Amino acid sequence: MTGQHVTELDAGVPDQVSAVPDRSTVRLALVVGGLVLAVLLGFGLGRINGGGPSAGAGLDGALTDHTHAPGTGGHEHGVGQAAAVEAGGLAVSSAGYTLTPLTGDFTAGRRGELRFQIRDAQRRPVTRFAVVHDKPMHLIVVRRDLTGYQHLHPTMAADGTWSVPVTLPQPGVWRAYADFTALADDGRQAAVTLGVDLVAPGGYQPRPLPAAATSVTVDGFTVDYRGSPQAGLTVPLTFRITADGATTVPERYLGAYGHLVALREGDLGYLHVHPEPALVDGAVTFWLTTPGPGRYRLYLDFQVAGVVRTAEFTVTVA
Ligand SMILES: [Cu+2]
Repeated sequence: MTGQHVTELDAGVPDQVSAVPDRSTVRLALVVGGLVLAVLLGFGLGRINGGGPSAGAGLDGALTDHTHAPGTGGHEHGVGQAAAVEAGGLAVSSAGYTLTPLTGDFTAGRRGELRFQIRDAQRRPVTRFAVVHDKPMHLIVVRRDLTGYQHLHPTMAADGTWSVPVTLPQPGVWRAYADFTALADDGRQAAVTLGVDLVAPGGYQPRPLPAAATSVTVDGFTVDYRGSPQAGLTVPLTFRITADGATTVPERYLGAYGHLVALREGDLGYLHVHPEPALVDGAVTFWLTTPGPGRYRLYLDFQVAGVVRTAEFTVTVA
């Protein structure tokens, strides 16, 4: 969830209801997404990053129409949205919000505590957050070689200070992502992912990224996916879990039948992912937006018999 640009567009629009497009809408959205990309190329992509008011009413129109295409929803974003093509989590400040760590010392292998605030443009700690995927705050922690993935849910004190126990098991530089939707006084919602490095001093032995694969096994569960991520597009990836050759239906977890995070090799950009709310034939589908060619690491959290496991995949996007 990059959120930044979409938020500006959404600001004047009352109460978007999150919904997931049906197949025909999706097909349309993919086509529209391509058109929007073409328009973007025509106007120059700088407009997206800068967010300035000067360049191109036509572009605003295209984005606005697209952002509010039927069946796509508010801060959850929709299918093929150009604004969501940019990766998030690359900065401590975005869209007027700043991630401010209040603790920062970690010892590899020892339990520590991460405390932080999200501050608004007036430097006030934000205390109102929308519940998205069952939680007001999702914290992802991963070492910069994309190993050691953790998905945590900090708790907030009344003053807006978030805290969560964190163990960084191996030395190195780790990336922490705060994925949240802030509620401003005027009711605006800003879906933002901010990122900050955490350091566990010591000898860092980076591991190479595993080869690309569409099937992995974790604790006796085989998880495979179908779908072909494409640079600059939002495409469906459908994951199926099997055990002993039979499809295993995952339980609901974080408001869906799984939770998917995708990170980009090289800068650890955090990609936009949109889950389908329902299973189809026991499989769960996510819509993934990959901004450009490269290698990505996917982390699928799924729950079976009350236990959450993570299936990790390397994906190469040509
Ligand atoms: Cu979470």
